[in-house]
Amino acid sequence: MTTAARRPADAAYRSIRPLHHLRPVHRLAAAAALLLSGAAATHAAPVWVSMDEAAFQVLQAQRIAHTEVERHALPASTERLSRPGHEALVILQAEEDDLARLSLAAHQALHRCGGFMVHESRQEARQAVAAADRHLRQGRMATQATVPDYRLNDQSKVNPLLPQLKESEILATISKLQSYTNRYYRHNVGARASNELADSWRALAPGRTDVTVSQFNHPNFVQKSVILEIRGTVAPEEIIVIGGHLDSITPQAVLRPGGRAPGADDDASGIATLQEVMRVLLQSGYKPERTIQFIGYAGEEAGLLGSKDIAKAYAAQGRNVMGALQLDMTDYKGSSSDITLITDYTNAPQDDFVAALAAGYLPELKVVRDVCGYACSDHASWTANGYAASFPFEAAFGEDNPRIHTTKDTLSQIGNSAAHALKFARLALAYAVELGSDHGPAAP
Ligand code: IPO
Ligand code: ZN
Repeated sequence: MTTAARRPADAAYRSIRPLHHLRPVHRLAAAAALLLSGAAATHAAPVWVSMDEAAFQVLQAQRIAHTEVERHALPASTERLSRPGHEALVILQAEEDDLARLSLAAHQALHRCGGFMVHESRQEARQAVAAADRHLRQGRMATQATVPDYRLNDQSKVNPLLPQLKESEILATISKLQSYTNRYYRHNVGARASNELADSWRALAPGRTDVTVSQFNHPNFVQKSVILEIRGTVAPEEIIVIGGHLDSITPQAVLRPGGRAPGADDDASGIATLQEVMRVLLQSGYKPERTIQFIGYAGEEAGLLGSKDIAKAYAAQGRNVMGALQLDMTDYKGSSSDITLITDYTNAPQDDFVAALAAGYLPELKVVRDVCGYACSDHASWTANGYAASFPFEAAFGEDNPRIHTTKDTLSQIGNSAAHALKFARLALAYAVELGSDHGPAAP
């Protein structure tokens, strides 16, 4: 999809660079342009979107055209599962063009990305809302897959591998990924970043006939998701997923293909973290009983687009994904704690398992729990399709990297270090080997 056609609508983006980065005079200019933008946009295809109340208020404040509004009140739930502005979910139709403007404005106003999900139809939007409602009522998502044994019993496999994980490898991968002008999902440079990531993953598994690297095509945009699969030796149909998103975003990148979006922490860090786990497992010759898939999702910043397509396709094919772990922002230590387990739009039993992995293998780390209050990363796509997902995050809500979605999300701004991300690589390796080294359902 060329970006040329988007020029008029995207023109609006000049107006909403994160204002707190602008000097007052520019802030004024930006505000003026913002007023203008509302009128300029809206000429592409309408899409169905669901969002929480807080995001809906931003949409209204931005005067983004929308129709077919449906408000679905959510059950009052424990603090553990929701935040102010999350009392209801709103379904509506809006112009696809306006979504990234909403995304950036939501980031500006709510200190979070997008906060909305794009759906193929009103029907699908209602299903997602119903699933969120069920989640709030039952405190967990019904999973359509087999529930694995969550007891820790593979120390003899995990412990020899943990020391092989290298911070230097993670640093090198983040450095490579941030060197692309941007990894925006609609630009050719974003597509090239995906293609070259796939090539680099193929180079990690020379001659392994049980390892395949493929790219998942998304119908609506050029950037592909990348999947490296290590086929299980005993139960290949049972799948464990470790994922992160390979795209990046800033207003500048939305505006033009040459716009800068380094996305070092968001989310080159997650891709680098899972790639280091992949490198050590492949180099060590580890052969899992279950299939392990490492996935670099495209289009996360525009509403979890890549992971949504993949999770939906897997559900439609009845694939037995027994667990998904999301790595989105692992390298900014904004809190006194080390790992923040996000507990909304996730699976509580698997969250407990991930916490047990940290306690068992990384006792020196401080692990806390928090909520996003919206579908804040790709784990939500797996949850929305009935799969168990967990999301260990870099910091507590509001203490995470303040430079995401700006040209300043670079390694130099996070101390040119991957020490924090290394903790997540250790956790993710323990997750992969403990779940990968067994098969079949948990003993009743
Ligand atoms: C994000 C994730 C969790 C929390 I708590 C706060 C912020 C960032 C995520 N929304 C994003 O922009 N991913 O690309
Ligand atoms: Zn982001």
